Amino acid sequence: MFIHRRRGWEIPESKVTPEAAALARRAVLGGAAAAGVLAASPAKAWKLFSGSGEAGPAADLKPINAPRNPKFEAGRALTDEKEATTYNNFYEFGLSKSIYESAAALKSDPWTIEIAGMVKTPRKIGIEDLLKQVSLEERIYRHRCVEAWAMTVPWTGFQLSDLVKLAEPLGSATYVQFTTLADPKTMPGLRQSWYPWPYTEGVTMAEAMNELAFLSVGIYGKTLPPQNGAPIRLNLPWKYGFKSAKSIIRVEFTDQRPVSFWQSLQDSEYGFWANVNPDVPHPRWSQAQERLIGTSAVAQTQIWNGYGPFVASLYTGLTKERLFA
Ligand SMILES: Nc1nc2c(c(=O)[nH]1)N[C@H]1C(S)=C(S)[C@@H](COP(=O)(O)O)O[C@H]1N2
Ligand SMILES: [Mo]
Repeated sequence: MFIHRRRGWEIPESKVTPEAAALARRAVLGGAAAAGVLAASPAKAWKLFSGSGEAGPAADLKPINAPRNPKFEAGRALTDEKEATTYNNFYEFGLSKSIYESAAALKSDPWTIEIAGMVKTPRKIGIEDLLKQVSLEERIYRHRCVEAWAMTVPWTGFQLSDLVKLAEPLGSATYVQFTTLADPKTMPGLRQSWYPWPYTEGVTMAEAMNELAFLSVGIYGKTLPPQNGAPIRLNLPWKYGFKSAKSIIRVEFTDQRPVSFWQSLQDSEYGFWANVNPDVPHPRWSQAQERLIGTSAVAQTQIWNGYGPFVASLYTGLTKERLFA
C-alpha cells in the first residue's frame, strides 16, 4: 500500500505513517469548470463556488488569479504540483498517501460553514457568501508534516483573522475549534469507527488572529482539489501539518481548550500546540530534518518552521505549556 521511494535520508518504513502507527499500537487495526480566469476581487471570488454543478475531479478545478503576497517567501523551490496533489494525508479517505482518487467523491458544492459558539450571532454561511466578503491572495508557505516530510506550496485564500472578524466573537472567547466534513457516504475512512470522527482541530484566539493563519480555497492557482481539502482548509505553517484541518464545515468560538482528533488519540505525540521544533523529537523519531517531497533532498527543520518572526511572540510566558509536541 505504501510506495517505497529511494531517498538520501529516510526514517524507517515502519515510521513513514506514524499517525497510522499510533493507531496500530492501540491494537485496533488488527481487530477490525470550465470558467475562465476569474479576478480575485471580493465581488467575483464567490463565482468559484456557485453554479458549477459537480465538484471533484481535477478536470473541474477552476483557475483563480489572485495576486501573490511577496511577504511570504519560502526560500526553497516549490514542490511539484503533481506531488503535492497525489501525496496527501486525508484519513477520511484512507490511511495511505494515495487517496487522491477516492477523494474525488468529496462533494464540495454546495458548501456551508457554521459559525457557532461564543459569537454575536450564531449562523450558517454559504462559501460563496463568505468569499464575497474577503479578498483572495496567493501565499507560498512551507508545510511540515509531523511525519518528517515537507512541501512548499502556493496557496490561494485569505487570512483566518478575516473570518474571525466576520464571525464577531464575544470578548470571552479564547479558542477557535474547526470541525471538518464527516460524510459516511463518500468517505470510506469513516468506516474505521474507532477513530474519533469528525476530524477536529483548534487554536487559541491569538493564533487565529496571527497574520500567518490562512484559510485556503486554492493551490497552484486553481481551486483546491478534493484531496487537499476542498473547498476550504486551514494552513498554519508554523505548526505540524495535522493542525491544518481540511474541508471545514464548522468554526466554533469557545472558552474551553478544544481537544483535537489526533490529540484524543495520542496526546503525548500530537498535542494541542504542535509547533515545529527540530530540537524536540517526536517520541518515536527525530524532528531535526525533513524530506522534501518530490526530490531526494533533505532539509534541516527550523523552529516554528522558520516562521519565528511572525509567531514566536505568541508564546512568550507560556512556560508551563508543551509547545512543541
Ligand atoms: N480533515 C482532515 N484534515 C487533515 C488531515 C486529515 O486526515 N483529515 N490530515 C492532516 C495532515 S496529517 C497533514 S500533513 C495535512 C496534509 O495536507 P496536504 O495533503 O494538502 O499536503 O492535512 C491535515 N489536515
Ligand atoms: Mo501530517
